[in-house]
Amino acid sequence: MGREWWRTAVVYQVYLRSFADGNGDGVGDIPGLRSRLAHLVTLGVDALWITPHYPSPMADHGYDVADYRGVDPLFGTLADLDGLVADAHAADLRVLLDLVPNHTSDQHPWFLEARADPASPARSRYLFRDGRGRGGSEPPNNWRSVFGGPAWTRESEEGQWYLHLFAKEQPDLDWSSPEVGDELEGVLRFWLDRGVDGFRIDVAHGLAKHPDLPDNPVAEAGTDPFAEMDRIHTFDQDGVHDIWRRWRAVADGYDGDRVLVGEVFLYDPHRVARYVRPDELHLAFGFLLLGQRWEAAGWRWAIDQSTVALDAVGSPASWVLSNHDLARHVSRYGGGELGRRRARAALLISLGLPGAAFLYAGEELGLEEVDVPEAARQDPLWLNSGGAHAGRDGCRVPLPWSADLRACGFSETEPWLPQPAGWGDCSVAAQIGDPASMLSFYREVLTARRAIIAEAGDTWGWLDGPEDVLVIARGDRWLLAVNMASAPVEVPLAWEATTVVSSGPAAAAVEGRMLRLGVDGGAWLRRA
Ligand code: ISL
Repeated sequence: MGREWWRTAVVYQVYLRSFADGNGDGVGDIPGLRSRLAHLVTLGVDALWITPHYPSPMADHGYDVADYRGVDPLFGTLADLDGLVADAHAADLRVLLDLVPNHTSDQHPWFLEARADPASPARSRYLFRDGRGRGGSEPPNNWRSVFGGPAWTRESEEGQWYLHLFAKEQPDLDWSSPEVGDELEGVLRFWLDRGVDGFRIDVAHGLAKHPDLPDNPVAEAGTDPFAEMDRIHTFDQDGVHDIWRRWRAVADGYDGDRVLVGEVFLYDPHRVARYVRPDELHLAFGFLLLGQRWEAAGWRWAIDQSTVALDAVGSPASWVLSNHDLARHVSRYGGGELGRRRARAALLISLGLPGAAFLYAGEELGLEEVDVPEAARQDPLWLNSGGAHAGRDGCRVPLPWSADLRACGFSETEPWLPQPAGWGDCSVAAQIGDPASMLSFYREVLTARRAIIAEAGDTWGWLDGPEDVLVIARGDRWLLAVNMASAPVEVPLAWEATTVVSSGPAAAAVEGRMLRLGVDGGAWLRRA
């Protein structure tokens, strides 16, 4: 395997609106992020990925881009972004931007032009179609929006319909139009020329649609539109791979190992692996682990499935436990002290295995999913699903920096989403000096991870252990173990070892050639 930085990188995802507010308007921005970069350095990550910063009407908080070459005034200026990249590079951090090529905003000049005139050739950049039924009053097919409701909106009472797999303010581009590919290549180069280290690519499985736009099998109408996966003519069409081959050639034409990370949201890891073949994307998120409950068999399956599929194409894994679209994993693992205990042990797997890993801002503080009051919710998934889906605001609540300051140090004014009572208890200031805190644990793990990578490279394998315990060898000197059983266990060791990291004070103890793990306990051991 190659030695490029991204193969072992830990990338920290900054949800820009929620990280730090520099100008006191209640919304996180680039100056705020720059003022807090030291946090990432202290944490010990290799790179940051910022969610979309582009000029946008914010119908989906920036995932509706109106200008791919700018910065929204809410987040700062182009000069601020250049400054962020410079500061980050000076601190030895790489910067990934979030590129949204599947759809634009309905306020993008291309869409305004297309909408203004049914005869306009600009229509060919989107998916405008005549409706079905009398007078074309029915949508052209049965596709559903990921955010709920039909994936089609009629431009006027008489007119055509346009496709939007997400909100109606996010019309899908038609990637069979050569203009679309050329424009997005220009965008890619615009940012690469400015020195960014790569991109996280939104909905990387969605750009190419079946040319005939046939109906999908009807299983589609579930109660949770976000989870509907039966979009066989919508997602994962073969044509999408030509796009990634073109992008890979562009990225690899630059110096400095620029990286393309795909958000390929497909359940079958073998289908995901096709996106990271040697001439396509560099990495694709490994969502399989994120989908697992706290249960050893599921974890073992997810790890095996992911690595077998990726090994076949020679691509490293990219482990993910949380992001801005799903409930925070402390809560998914049971919440409170239980959830935090498990989250610590989980990190010993996700950061112990070979490959890259993505952390979501706030997980290093052990933040939980917040039950945002309904009146304060803003996510289109909540608004459009008629309450069927609680939406994603609960994992986007602005970060707590200090318990004593207004808005927990996030902003000088009311944050865009309310922070719950006690939020400051998890703040960076409250945790930084406490060796027992989640933050200190993350720092410890990130430091030890470097030693594992240095000594074990990407070699790993399962070892026999008690039922419901994950035991993994890394090279011939390191061992990772996590107890997911409901009782303490003993794991016999092949060699004498010392505990380098343990997930909590009573989580793990080595006596001679025996490792004792408490319930939900985990440890990294090194051969003595
Ligand atoms: O396809 C899906 C389910 O069928 C989704 O999970 C999909 O992969 C996901 O919703 C895509 O998310 C990304 O694009 C959205 C944006 O709202 C999310 O925040 C972003 O991560 C639209 O741009």
